[in-house]
Amino acid sequence: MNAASLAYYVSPANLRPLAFKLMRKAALALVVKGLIGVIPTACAQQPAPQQIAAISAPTISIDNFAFSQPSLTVPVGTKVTWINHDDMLHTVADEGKSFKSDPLDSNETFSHVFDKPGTYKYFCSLHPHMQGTIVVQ
Ligand SMILES: [Cu+2]
Repeated sequence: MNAASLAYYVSPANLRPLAFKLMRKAALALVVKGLIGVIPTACAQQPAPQQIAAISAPTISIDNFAFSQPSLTVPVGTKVTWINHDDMLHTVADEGKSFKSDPLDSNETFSHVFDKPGTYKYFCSLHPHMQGTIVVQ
């Protein structure tokens, strides 16, 4: 910058537009910063996919001739999965016959989507004392 242009910028007549220019720049920077600051907040409000999966796909394990959650309440549309952790075969059979698994070997799973509200009592057809209830709301 030469002396002439320096004199131009610092002359009182030009100080006001220069200050205005600087303020506009600062304001723009603040707006951009504000927008960037809002983005992570908006994203943080979305539930993580893992949380959705945990809520909508409960798993009931079969351990020691028992269902791990004897009674479970879920919203309509929930997919419930059973997994057999015993060395014995077990089944998952609805009393109302709306679902029935094949005999499940160790670590095999069976899933059913509950798309109608109601109370579903189920049992193991090989060991009928093994019982559970799914309440669908
Ligand atoms: Cu059984």
